[in-house]
Amino acid sequence: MSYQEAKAQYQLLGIDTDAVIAKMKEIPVSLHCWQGDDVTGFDHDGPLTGGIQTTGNYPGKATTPEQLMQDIEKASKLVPGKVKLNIHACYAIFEEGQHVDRDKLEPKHFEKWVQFAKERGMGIDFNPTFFSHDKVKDGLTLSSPDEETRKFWIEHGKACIRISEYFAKETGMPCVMNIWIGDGFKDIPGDRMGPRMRYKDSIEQILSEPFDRNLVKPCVESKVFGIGVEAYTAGSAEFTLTFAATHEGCLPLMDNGHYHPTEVVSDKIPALLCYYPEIALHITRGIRWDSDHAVLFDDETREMAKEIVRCDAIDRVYMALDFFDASINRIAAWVVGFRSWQKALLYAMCSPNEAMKKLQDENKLTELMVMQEQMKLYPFGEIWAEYCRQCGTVAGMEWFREVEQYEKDVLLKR
Ligand code: RNT
Ligand code: ZN
Repeated sequence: MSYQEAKAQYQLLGIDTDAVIAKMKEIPVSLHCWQGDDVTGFDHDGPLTGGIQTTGNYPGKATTPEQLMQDIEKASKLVPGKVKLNIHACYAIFEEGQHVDRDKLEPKHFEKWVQFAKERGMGIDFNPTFFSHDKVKDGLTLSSPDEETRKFWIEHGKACIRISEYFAKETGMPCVMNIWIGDGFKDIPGDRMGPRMRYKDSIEQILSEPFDRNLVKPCVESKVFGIGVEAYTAGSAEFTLTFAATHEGCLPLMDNGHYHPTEVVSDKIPALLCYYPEIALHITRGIRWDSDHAVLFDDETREMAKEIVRCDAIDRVYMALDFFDASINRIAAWVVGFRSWQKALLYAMCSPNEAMKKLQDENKLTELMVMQEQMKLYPFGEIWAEYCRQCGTVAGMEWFREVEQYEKDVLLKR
């Protein structure tokens, strides 16, 4: 079957696949730099902390800014769509002898990232790094009872607001700045509210740093548990949702690895969109826990994309990938994850969403089910192939041969 034949089939359902493809090319999706080096960064030598974990020892990990940028560049050439860069504060780049601690970070420490992004027409999203650092005291940062510790991390947050604004001004695209902390307890706490009150005050202090709301989009990411913080996390779902709801300009961020296993973020997206003008997502794939496997074109990924599209909320949802697998080729992990989310969005936009709404409203639920099943066998592969062609990338797995070559030529020589 050709694209033209596939297009005709979708046309019968009232779907203009040319228009869908044109729209897809304009949707920014954030590619997280931390898949490239197992969430290590450049500003410390210590272990990864905060209750997150990368497992595996696949060769070729990036260890310098140049290598990481080279790898991101490679990955971004093998995917269709508009890539936005997502970096963490621990990826600051210091000139010889100019190392500063995280509370003293400045835009100049990210100049090279800005240059990299601007040369490629990318925007930048940002994350303060509240983990992997010796000032994380007893596993706590913004919720710490130690005022000196808490102050240090508040200053870090404020510095990151200033850097986020710099990114937005330089790239001409808003910068989503995500606050996530791993603060919590392994076992039953003696005080659940105290850390949350301190966390609340800390975020309020961070957000008191002046910034332009059109340029910086601060969000708070919730989490149910982490490794070593199984019993309690300060930034729970209720805490962060309510924080965002009661603090103008602050967005809630949902990471689909951060909920109980039978909860689905696809159902939470339309719930939040009833109230919030904008929301943010971390798209990942958890297996049994928040394991951060590479995103696939699976049911829940499709379902999340469908909800964004059906709610007509592509412009209201900031989408970012967030996973880190060190057991497979890291470039391939990026490419598979990015392509999967692109497929999911394209698939959602090639669905007869209006017709399905109508069937539901007319209580024709049998027909709705039949139609949903029928759609699964539509010639979506042809639409995907055309989209990839128009974006100058391949539709099939030929991209993987390029990754293999890159592994031989570059990664294995590191
Ligand atoms: C951790 C959160 C958080 C991190 C990144 C590195 O569980 O998902 O978003 O993955 O900030
Ligand atoms: Zn996340």
